[in-house]
Amino acid sequence: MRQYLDLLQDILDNGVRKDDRTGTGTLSVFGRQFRHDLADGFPLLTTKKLHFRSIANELLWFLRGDTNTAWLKERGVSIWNEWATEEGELGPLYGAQWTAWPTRDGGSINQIDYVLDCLRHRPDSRRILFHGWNVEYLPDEKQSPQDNARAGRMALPPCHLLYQFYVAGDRLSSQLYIRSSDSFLGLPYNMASLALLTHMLAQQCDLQPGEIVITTGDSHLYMNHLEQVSRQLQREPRPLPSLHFRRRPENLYAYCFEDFEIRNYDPHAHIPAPVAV
Ligand code: UFP
Repeated sequence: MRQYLDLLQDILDNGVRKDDRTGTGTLSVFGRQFRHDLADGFPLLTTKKLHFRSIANELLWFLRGDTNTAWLKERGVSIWNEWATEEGELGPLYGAQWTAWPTRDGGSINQIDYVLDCLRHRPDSRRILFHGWNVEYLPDEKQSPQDNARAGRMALPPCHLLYQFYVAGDRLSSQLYIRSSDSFLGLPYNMASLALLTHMLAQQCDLQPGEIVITTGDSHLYMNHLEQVSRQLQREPRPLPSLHFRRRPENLYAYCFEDFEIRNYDPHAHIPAPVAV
């Protein structure tokens, strides 16, 4: 994953010092893109150990349309706890918009089903996408995540927003737009999650995984991650692991964590860093 390390170096070299909502401060560049061919391996960083179980369970949680942390907690995944109410509520973010975008007649639209239908019946379509930025439900920025969730708004506005898919021959590629990218902590998760979703859609639609493309808006490094970034940049990337499915579930919503097997993952040690809340 040279391209990921190049992005970190790019932000160190060209980043502008910016203040941010969390009060931490960042180095930031605007508008970057990188791509990875899934035939070259599963893009789980090798220059620091990543927790694939959290990444995979979070994706399954999105696909459930779930917006309460209880299901994640049962699986030992804590990444959403800071933003949730005491009852674990996060408001209608990610999964809610993906699978149940509210409509004016009181119903809802499952955008993921739309994508599956396109991939199976109209693979040449240029409209194969789903979107998380439902402006009606964005948080009131003057209120806390918890108060927003209590009021039926998203606790946080989505960072990974727009997912588009593309079929050429039998290869399924995907592109994700991330409006705001914590390039040390968030981006490695977002990359692995996009790759996993692409593999799952390919399996369900009898396609081969193609390329993933990630486009980032505000691409930043928090000032309290810079030491960790230099440590990571000194490490030599190792061969990427591969992803295998233990079965083919009957539909995209029927996967569980045990269906995934990551083989030959041999990363350098984990590098802890504080999350900016
Ligand atoms: N962030 C990511 N990826 C994600 C996610 C959050 O990088 O999937 F949910 C980071 C980006 C930013 C912060 O540092 O979380 C969100 O803050 P803001 O809404 O002010 O952009």
